[in-house]
Amino acid sequence: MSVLLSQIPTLRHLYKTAVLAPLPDPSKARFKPAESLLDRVSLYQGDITKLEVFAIVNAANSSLLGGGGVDGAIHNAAGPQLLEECRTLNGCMTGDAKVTKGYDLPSKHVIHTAGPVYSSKTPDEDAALLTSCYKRSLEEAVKIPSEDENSGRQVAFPSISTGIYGYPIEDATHIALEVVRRFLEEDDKENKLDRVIFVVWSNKDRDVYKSLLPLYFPPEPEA
Ligand code: AR6
Repeated sequence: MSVLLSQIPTLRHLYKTAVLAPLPDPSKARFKPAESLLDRVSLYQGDITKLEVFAIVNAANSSLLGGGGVDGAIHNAAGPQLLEECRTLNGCMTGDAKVTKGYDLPSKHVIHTAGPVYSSKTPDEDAALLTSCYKRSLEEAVKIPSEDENSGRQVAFPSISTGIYGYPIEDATHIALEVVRRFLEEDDKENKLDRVIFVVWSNKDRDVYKSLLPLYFPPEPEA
């Protein structure tokens, strides 16, 4: 059964239901409260392959020819036509992103990005590459021609590089949240993306997102 956009809670809903807690000291927030963004960002725990959205992001590798983790799950759910289309793309540089159709997935498109394999010897280089994965995926998402602008554009991200590629989850989450916050703010006038969904699989990753989201998407202080 696929999961509809209406079943994916926004940050506004998560604050309202106390799933997310505002920072005890609001001055510690890294960005100012921006009301409209609370409706444009979601945190969802579960299987990204079930989401009926405009695009899901695949944490792929530079061959784009499939693998384990979320990549394996996406290829399994999309069916063999996804691999056929991936074969035509000539791979993807680390930090870049390429788009395919979703085939048997409920999502219309898949944005494949190749994250860095984390090494504690090159943290800055890895951070720049992971930043680029999120940026390039968002840039591709707004460029995809849409047959149905009425259903909007939503992009769901798994936590890129933090599984098999070993990127520490807290560091990776700071990067994911900062890039998305900046991108949505720039996109605000045109409003091309109506929702960015952070998809987490484990309880640990969910808790990291819950603790860091209020730094980047703080709620308006209570009047
Ligand atoms: N839905 C959402 N998240 C998931 C799912 C799912 N169905 N399955 C796993 N995750 P990983 P990476 C989470 O290892 O670190 C592949 O072989 C998982 O718990 O999939 O970027 C590729 O081909 C973790 O939090 O991706 C590459 O070779 C997150 O997705 C390599 O792995 C990412 O974990 C990429 O490694």
